[in-house]
Amino acid sequence: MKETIFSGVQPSSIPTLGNYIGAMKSFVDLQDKYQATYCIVNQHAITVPQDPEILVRQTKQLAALYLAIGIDPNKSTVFVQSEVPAHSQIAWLITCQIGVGELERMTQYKDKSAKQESVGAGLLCYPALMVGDIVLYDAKYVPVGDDQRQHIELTRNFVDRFNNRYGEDILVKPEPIYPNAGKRVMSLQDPSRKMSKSDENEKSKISMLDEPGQIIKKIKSAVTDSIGVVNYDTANQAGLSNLIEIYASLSEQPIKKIVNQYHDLGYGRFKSDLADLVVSVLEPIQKRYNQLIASDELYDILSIGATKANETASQTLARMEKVMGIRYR
Ligand code: AQP
Repeated sequence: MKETIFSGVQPSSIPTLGNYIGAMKSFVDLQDKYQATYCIVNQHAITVPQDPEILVRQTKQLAALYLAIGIDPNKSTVFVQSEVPAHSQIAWLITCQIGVGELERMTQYKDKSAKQESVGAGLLCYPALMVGDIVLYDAKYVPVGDDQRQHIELTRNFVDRFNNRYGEDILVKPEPIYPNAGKRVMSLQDPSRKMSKSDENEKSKISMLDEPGQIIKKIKSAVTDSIGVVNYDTANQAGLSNLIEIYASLSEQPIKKIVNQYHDLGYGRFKSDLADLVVSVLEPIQKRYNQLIASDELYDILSIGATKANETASQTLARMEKVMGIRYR
């Protein structure tokens, strides 16, 4: 039997090239080797304020993008988190077993709460939902970007604690899978910060639905340095090194080969070739996306996915409820 993997993306805006390179690209690469479950985690998106209509639209857009990048619903389970009630149910069980101190240490909580005027409790408690997302599917591996390192560690610690207390094999302890290149794609305008889909500065990110003209413009205006020689040097040429990582991921070439090729050709030529590469990867995805977003097929696939996910998730939930003593029948 194949080992299982689980991962998800929040429909908090249109995914960026960072989401694609850090996680979504791996979803496709891994679906043959593993029994894969991929979720649109809309309950995570509401930990910060969302416009309901936009959230619905982005949920469908993300589902269409999952399929457009090549996730095959015949191989992988694709579903929307809110259609599987076990996610919110397990989150409560986990919330009761996680320390407030652990939650307060999460960098995502610190970063996002600093940007809010009034902080919802969900922003503090979301890691319990995330731990639940992973353990519900007995996931052995979780393909994610580097910014999720702390969440995976929290999940591993939780599983150890839970199994120690209630019995050895109740929950599966997951391991992360990070991509070789681009595990943390940085902002095009500030290479000290990661590229984020909810960043209000449009120039900082490439959305997966950006048109070729926008992509070319954004890469051209990406912050680099005045050294002028193409080198991979994250300390002194952080912006350029970020662009090299993007190139390495999308071309599936080693960084060394790219540096050798462009070393003396100048930033202009490198950026222009990178923009062509990004467009050549995103254009066919956008073509498939445009067909899917207008079709009913999307709803059918998500319904089948939710049914399959419910079957597995309800079993794990029952297992946890039983050992915790809240199933009396
Ligand atoms: N910049 C990034 N580089 C590499 N991987 C990234 N991921 C996110 N940003 C980068 C990976 O994408 C997956 C989905 O992320 P998410 O939607 O769950 O939330 P996030 O990590 O908070 O991503 P964003 O884009 O920054 O969203 P917002 O702005 O809504 O918070 C994860 O596997 C993540 O590692």
